[in-house]
This record gives sequence, structure tokens and C-alpha cells, in this order.
Amino acid sequence: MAEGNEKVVLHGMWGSPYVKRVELALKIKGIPFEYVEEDLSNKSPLLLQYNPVHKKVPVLVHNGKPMCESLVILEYIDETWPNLGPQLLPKDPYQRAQVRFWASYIQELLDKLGKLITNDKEAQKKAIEEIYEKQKILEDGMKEFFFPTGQPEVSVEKLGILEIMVAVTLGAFKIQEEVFGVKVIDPEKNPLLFSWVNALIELPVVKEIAPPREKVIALFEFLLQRGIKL
Ligand SMILES: N[C@@H](CCC(=O)N[C@@H](CS)C(=O)NCC(=O)O)C(=O)O
Repeated sequence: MAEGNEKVVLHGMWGSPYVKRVELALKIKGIPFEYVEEDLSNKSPLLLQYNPVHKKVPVLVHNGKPMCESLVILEYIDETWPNLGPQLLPKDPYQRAQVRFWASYIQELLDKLGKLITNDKEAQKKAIEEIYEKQKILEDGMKEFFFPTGQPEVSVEKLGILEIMVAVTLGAFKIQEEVFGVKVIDPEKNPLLFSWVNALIELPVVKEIAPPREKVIALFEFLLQRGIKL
């Protein structure tokens, strides 16, 4: 249990999808934590001390012990507080393996989404085709392993690592569509994914961690102008 004498600190950056994964996991589990916003253009000595290898956020510090890499942190949270909130990974080893597999696949999708940040329309068209291809594979995988009825089941009690990954990776799709001028999730091509994401972003706990719309638009526009990929 996250007792009163436990100290959990998350070092993050407001717009980072990796940080949002951890923030969402902590909220789903109901673990109180302190949040430290890092300036990635001027990294704090503490961040460099905690993550000397990659020098990146998120870093979670539990009772003084730092750990890095969002997916590693999610598993740590689940293992450390197994009885708090929903289980983020299933108990069954085969199911766990499936979840880990698809979580890393969704990471690949996030990498592709980063390619939309370009003023090169041809490159953007290629990126969106690759994104649709990956989304289709994800949708088929979800049908086979998790939603055999073809309908996503979404409830706060059942949120796990896959829901966290999907909500954070695709949760800003409407803003991305607005800024990049492309359809990021096509309901005709991927109806299950479309309704899954829409149901997830309506959950209060997901809304709570979503950064303000205006700030996200400004960030995407800034990245677009500078040609910076996420
Ligand atoms: N694989 C890492 C990726 C984390 C990451 O890329 N964080 C970015 C923020 S979105 C960062 O800290 N960038 C700082 C830098 O690259 O110097 C994870 O899953 O935690």
C-alpha cells in the first residue's frame, strides 16, 4: 500500500507521452505522488543524477530510489502496489506476454505518429499510410486477444497497460488532426480502435492527465515550425 510514509516523486515534462503513461498509471492506482516539472532544455542536476544513462523523463523516485523508462516504471508500479486499484498486467504469464507484446507495438505506433510532424506533405502522406497499416494490425490483434466480440470494453476497474498506452498515444488525435490536417484515426478503417480511443478519452482519470488543449496545439505548431520530431 502507498502508506503515508511512502514518498513517490515523478520527474516529468507536461507534454511527454512517456511521462503521461506513468502519471496515468499512478492515478489509476490511486497512488499519491509529487510531480516535478523538468526543463528539458536545461536539465536539472537531479534528473542527470537519477537518469545518467539516457538523461530523459520520466523518472520515478520511490522512497529515494530512482527508476527510468516508462514501461519499466509501469511494471514496477503494478508489482509494488498489487492491491491498489486495478491490476495493470494480467496474472496469467501468457496474457502478460501478449500485453507486453502489444504495448511495445503501440510504442512503434507512437514513433510513427512523430513522423507526422513535418512540413513535407509527401513524407506526411507516407507516415499516415504507415500509421493506418499499424493501426489495422493493432485492431486485428486486439480483436483476437482482447476483444473477441469486436467491441472494446472500457471501465475504470479494468484499465491496464494497454489502455494506458492507447489512451496516451492516440488520446490527442483530434488535436493532431487539426494541426497536421490529416485523419489520424479513420473510423471506417479501424472502427474498434476509434471507439476504444473515444471511450478512453472520456474517462475522468484520462481527462485529468490530458494537458490543456491550447498548450498541446502550441507545442505541435512549435515542433512543426522547427521540424523537430517527437
Ligand atoms: N524510452 C523512454 C523515452 C523517454 C523520452 O524520450 N523522454 C523525452 C521526453 S518526451 C525526453 O526526456 N527527452 C529529453 C532528451 O531527449 O534530451 C521511456 O519510455 O521512458
